[in-house]
This record gives sequence, C-alpha cells and structure tokens, in this order.
Amino acid sequence: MADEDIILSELPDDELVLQMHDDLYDGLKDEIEEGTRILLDRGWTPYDVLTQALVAGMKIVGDDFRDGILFVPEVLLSANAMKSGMTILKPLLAETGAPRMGKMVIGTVKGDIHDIGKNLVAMMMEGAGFEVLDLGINNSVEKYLEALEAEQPDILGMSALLTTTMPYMKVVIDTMKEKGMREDYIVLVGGAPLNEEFGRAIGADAYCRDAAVAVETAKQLVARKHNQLSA
Ligand code: B12
Repeated sequence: MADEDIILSELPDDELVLQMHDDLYDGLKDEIEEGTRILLDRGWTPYDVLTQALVAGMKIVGDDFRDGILFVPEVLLSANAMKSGMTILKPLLAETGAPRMGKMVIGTVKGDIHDIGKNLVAMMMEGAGFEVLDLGINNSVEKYLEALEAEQPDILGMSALLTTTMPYMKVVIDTMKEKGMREDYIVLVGGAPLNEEFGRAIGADAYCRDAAVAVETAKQLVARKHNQLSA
C-alpha cells in the first residue's frame, strides 16, 4: 500500500507504532504529531508514547546512521520529527503535580550539538518535580560554572554524544574541583558513548543510561544529600 493511502487513525495500536517508526525514519513531522495525538487519545500515557513510539523509532534511525545507511540530512529530519512529538508530550509529562524535588542545571558539552537525549532528560526530570534550567548545546566550562553560581542547583547534568566531546566532562569536573565547588553539587552524566566506568573515572556522581534512570538516580542522590545536610 502506498504511504498516502495509510490513514493513521484507522491502524490498531501495534501497527500505528510501527508506522510511526517508519515515519520517524522518513522524517515526517506532521505524521509523527498526528500519531502522537492518536495514541494519547486512545489513552496511552505520555511516557509510553515517548518510549515505545518515539525513542524506539529513533533507535532504528541511530542504528542505520551508524551503519552508513542514513546520513546527516536525513537524521536531522528524523530528529526534527522526534522533537515535534516531544513538544506535544512535554506539558503532559510535566503535569504530574509532583512535589518540588530539587533543581537541575543541564547542558550538552562544548563541541557537541546533540540535544534530543538531553531534552528528554530535562522533560522527565520536570515531570518528576525537578526545576530544570536547560543551557542548551555546546557549553564551555565557563558557561556551566556561571549557571551553577547563579542558579545554585542541587544537580549538574552534562550530556555528550561524541567520543571526541565526552572527555570535556572531565574538564568541567576538574575545574569544579580546582575551585573547591565540586562537593556542592551532584554531577550526573549521560549520552550514548558513555558508561559507568567512564562516569567513575571522570569523577561524576553517576552515569545514567537513560532518562528514567536519571530521574531515579537524581531522586536518590538528592534525598541522600538532604539527609547528610540535616544530620
Ligand atoms: C540524531 C543524531 C544526530 C543529529 C543531532 C540532532 C539533535 N538535535 O540532537 C545530527 C544529524 C545533527 C547529528 C550530527 C552528528 N553526529 Co550524530 N547522531 C544522532 C543519533 C542518530 C541519535 C542520537 C539521539 O538523539 N538519540 C536518541 C536519544 C533519546 O538518546 P541519547 O541521546 O542517547 O540520550 C539518552 C541517554 O543517553 C541519556 N542521556 C543523554 N544525555 C544525558 C545527560 C544526562 C545528564 C543524563 C543523566 C542522561 C543523559 O538519556 C537520554 C534519554 O533516555 C546518534 C546515534 C546513537 N546511537 O546515539 C548519532 C551519533 C551520536 N552521531 C555521531 C556522529 C559521528 C555525528 C557527526 C560527527 C556526524 C558528522 N559527520 O557530521 C555530527 C556531530 C555534530 C556535533 N558537533 O555534535 C556518532 C558518534 C560516534 C562517536 N563514537 O563519537 C553517532 C553515535 C552515530 C554513529 N554511530 O556514527 N547527529
């Protein structure tokens, strides 16, 4: 069947999700927005739409980019389609009425323009009751430190998607140590090429493999920090 013959609203859930993976792959923004709204209307939780339709679809894009089947212009279209779906979900994820849990400053490191994962972490943290200040992409150590001093958050989150930019996280942490401010903040790091060992080696408090783990880890570490302060 040709694409134009497909009526998204007539597909059962499982086929619609597969179709959304295809549409994300093809960078079809309008279709992704429509599919996102249909799943929500059918009673899907925003989190399930995000993980099963959007993040799972982006995984396929990522695999084919890695294998040289897709190239930057195509992946940019997919990323834009993903972002338009995320824009619909964002207010819904933030609407949980959770009590204020703490504050986070988050940003992608210098030299790196990937922001989808960072945006997702920011969204999920907001949904879990954290106040989030998003510094965007390509952040220098000075930008991070300025934001820490101005905002006094509980958590600093850094994202890097390139093996060439992930060492910059250590530059930021080392500078925090030099200035005697490392212990004032919980530092969380994430991004596809990182792992726990790397997180430990650069002196972060934790590496988080995805946004759900980031939320759980943040809650635990903030609770621990508050207990220490009140002890
Ligand atoms: C989309 C994408 C792009 C888009 C980015 C659009 C955008 N606005 O973000 C575009 C097309 C612009 C792009 C460009 C490039 N890309 Co690119 N990109 C990707 C791709 C396909 C998907 C990334 C993504 O969005 N994933 C979906 C999100 C949801 O997952 P995530 O980012 O991993 O985030 C989750 C976790 O990691 C974690 N997390 C992330 N950040 C943080 C932060 C904190 C604090 C915490 C706690 C957790 C956390 O939680 C997130 C949510 O669950 C990846 C492939 C991959 N497998 O990752 C390549 C990939 C990262 N890119 C790659 C490359 C090489 C490039 C380019 C250099 C290509 C080029 N030749 O120009 C440029 C780099 C430009 C630059 N200077 O940054 C390589 C990196 C290889 C390497 N080892 O370094 C990858 C791995 C593809 C590959 N296998 O070749 N890219």
